[in-house]
Parts: sequence; C-alpha cells; structure tokens
Amino acid sequence: MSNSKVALITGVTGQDGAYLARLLLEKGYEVHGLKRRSSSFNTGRIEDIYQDPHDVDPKLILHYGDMTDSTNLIRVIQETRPDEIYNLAAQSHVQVSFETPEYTANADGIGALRMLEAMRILGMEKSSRFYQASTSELYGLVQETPQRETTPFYPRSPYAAAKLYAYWIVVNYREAYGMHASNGILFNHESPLRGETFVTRKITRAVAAIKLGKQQCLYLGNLDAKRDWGHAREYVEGMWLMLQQEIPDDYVLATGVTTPVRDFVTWSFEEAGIMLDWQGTGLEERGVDRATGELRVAVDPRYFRPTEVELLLGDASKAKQQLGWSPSITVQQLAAEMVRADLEVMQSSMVMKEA
Ligand code: NDP
Ligand code: GDR
Repeated sequence: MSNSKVALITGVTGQDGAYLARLLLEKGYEVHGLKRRSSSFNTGRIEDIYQDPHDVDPKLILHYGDMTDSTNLIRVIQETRPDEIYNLAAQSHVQVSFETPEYTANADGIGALRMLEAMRILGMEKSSRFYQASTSELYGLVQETPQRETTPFYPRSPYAAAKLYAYWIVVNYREAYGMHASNGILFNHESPLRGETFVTRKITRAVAAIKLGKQQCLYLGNLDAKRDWGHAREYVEGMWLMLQQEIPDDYVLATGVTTPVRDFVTWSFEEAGIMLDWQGTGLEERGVDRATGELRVAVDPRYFRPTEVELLLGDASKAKQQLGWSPSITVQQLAAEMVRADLEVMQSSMVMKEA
C-alpha cells in the first residue's frame, strides 16, 4: 500500500516502537525513528524491518537522538517534517524510576514538552499531529475501578509523576495552541518483544530457561499486584487510530480483565508443561513443581517498590465507541505466545552454542 504520509516515532527501538513502525510501514508511511546512541546494538527489535540507508527510497530511516536534547529534537523534526509524531521514548521502568528520578522526569516529562515546543518553534503546531504515550500508572493509588478517562490520577512513582506532567502539557498545548495532540492512556501491554525486566517477560524467559534446565528458580516481588494485560500489537493500532480522528482527544486502551502476577506465573509454567503448587504466604510464598517437588518460584523483597500500584483495571468503552478499537487477545493467549517465543529463542541459541 502506498501513502504519502510521513511519521516520526521516538522510542522506535522499544517494544511499541517496533510494532508501530511495522504497522505504519504496512500502511505505506515513510517512517522516521529516533534512536539513542548506545555502545552496543539497540536495534534488535527492528532488525527485520531495517532498511539499508543506501537502498533507493528507503521507507524506514533512523536518526540519532535523545529526549533530553532539544536542539537534536528540533533538528530531526525539521529534517523529517512528519505529518504524525508518536512520542513513545521514555525511561519506562517504574522500579528503575525510583533509582533515577531526575533523569526519568527529564526524559519522560520534559521530553514531551521539548517535542511540543519543537513543533511550535518550527511552525508545525497546526500541520502535524502528536501522540503521547500516557499510562495507566497515572491512576496509581486507584480512586475508582474500573479506571476510565475521567478517573482522578494519583501517581505512585517518579515515572508516573513524570508522565503526569507529560499528560497535562499535552492537554494544555492542545487547548492553548489548538494542536492535534492526544494522550493514549494505555494499560500494560506485552509481547515477545517486551523488555526482559518487566514482570511478564521476566516470567516467560525464566519459564523457558527452567524448562530447558538452564535455571532453577524464578525470584519475584509482589505476586498479588493485579494488571490489565493486553497485546502490544493490538495497542499500537489504537495509537494510530487516535491520530486519524478529526478531533484530538484522550483515550484509555485496556482489555477490561485484571490478573494477579501469580496467575500469569501459573499459566506460563503450564504452557511449558510444568504444573505449580503454591505454598506458604507473604515472604514465604513459593511455587513448587507438582511433579518433582522442586522450588520454582520464590519471593525476593528486593523487587518490592517503595510505593506500589496494587490494582489496575481499565474501561476502554470510549475507544471502542469512538475509535472502533477493541482488543481480542486474552491474557492467557498472551502468556502462551510469550512462553513459546522464549522457548524458541533459547532453544536455538543453545543449538548455536553447541554447534
Ligand atoms: P520500552 O522501554 O520498550 O521502549 C522505550 C523506548 O524509549 C526505547 O526505544 C528506548 O531506547 C527509548 N528511550 C529511552 N530513553 C530515551 C531517551 N532519553 N531518548 C531517546 N530515546 C529513549 O517501552 P515500551 O515500548 O513498552 O513503551 C513505549 C512507551 O509507552 C513508553 O513511553 C512507556 O512509558 C509507555 N507505556 C508503555 C506501556 C506498556 O505496557 N508497554 C503502557 C503505557 C505506557 P533504547 O532501546 O535505546 O532503550
Ligand atoms: P509496571 O510493569 O510497573 O506495571 O509498568 P512491571 O511489569 O514492571 O510490573 C508489573 C507488576 O508486577 C510486579 N512485580 C514485578 N515487576 C517486575 N518488573 N519484576 C519483578 O520481579 C516483579 N515481581 C512482581 C510489580 O511490582 C508490578 O506491580 C509497565 C511499564 O511498561 C510502564 O512503562 C507502563 O506505563 C505501565 O506498565 C502501564
């Protein structure tokens, strides 16, 4: 499909950036992606869609950049003149934000402001559309369940506080300057491309490693935390739909089903043919292999957060009605897909090592 639209994705090397870049390329966009300089390759997730810059008329073009550097953001936007900007770049790990609060505020909060200001400085505030990766973490200490667009926010981490600033600066620039700027308030979404230290991927990688005899036990933090988990592939479609609307607005994307971490663990082990029995409570809680009696899951308080978000459950009725968006992949299907993908990756790396 061919299309004359140009998109810029910050955070193109992340989970969502990779799925969104794929989606926009399929729709015929010319896609520009902002990527950070790193001492090792950080483009693994977009390897399969990477295009050699020497190719004639490449449709995926990468630019070095950083959310903390205004001059660089202005230059990239000036050079690429995107019709649509998707601001996905962020220090996105909640627990890490307690260790790096100032950097997180800079990249995640002020970074969004830098993008909006760059659009204004370049006179693009009326010609380009802007998507901000807002988050269900804004609800934090939940004031209402399920959470919808009108539910009050109560951030519980430096990450969420930074994203709160980004959310409101987007609303303010929309109201002040008439910009087509929208917040997607996305609940957790996962995939085989999920970062390895988020809980779902940490679980599915450990299940694969345990199944293949390369790991004994998985250590986790709060097993009682509940999340509304969907599939990233479906959520990037929602991002795109938001920017296709005539009027900019803010939308929740969620599945409407919430699951404790413990259940995600159980289902993931089941997918690998390992049945767990849960024993004990609190710090003593453990998951034991029913067949062999071996300890497979234990609690390590180092993964507890200074302030936790205990329960997230979203109501995406507005997105369903106005965007026609609704997710279809269940959390069990998601866990199964992630386990199978991790088993495949680990098996082939073992075969390569043996060879
Ligand atoms: P990832 O952590 O997988 O990707 C984050 C991306 O941002 C990576 O490309 C990363 O680069 C890049 N990045 C980080 N810091 C900077 C910086 N200072 N300058 C430039 N780029 C930077 O996140 P996801 O793909 O999961 O999430 C995308 C966005 O959506 C994030 O803003 C996240 O906070 C938000 N979000 C995510 C949800 C989820 O469940 N996945 C839910 C709601 C919101 P590198 O690859 O080099 O690390
Ligand atoms: P979250 O995702 O904080 O919701 O943020 P994460 O997967 O890190 O945690 C989910 C829940 O699991 C509990 N947990 C653990 N978490 C991690 N990472 N590691 C563990 O060992 C562990 N044990 C239990 C956590 O305490 C938490 O309650 C994600 C990110 O993608 C954000 O960028 C995004 O904004 C939100 O989702 C919506």
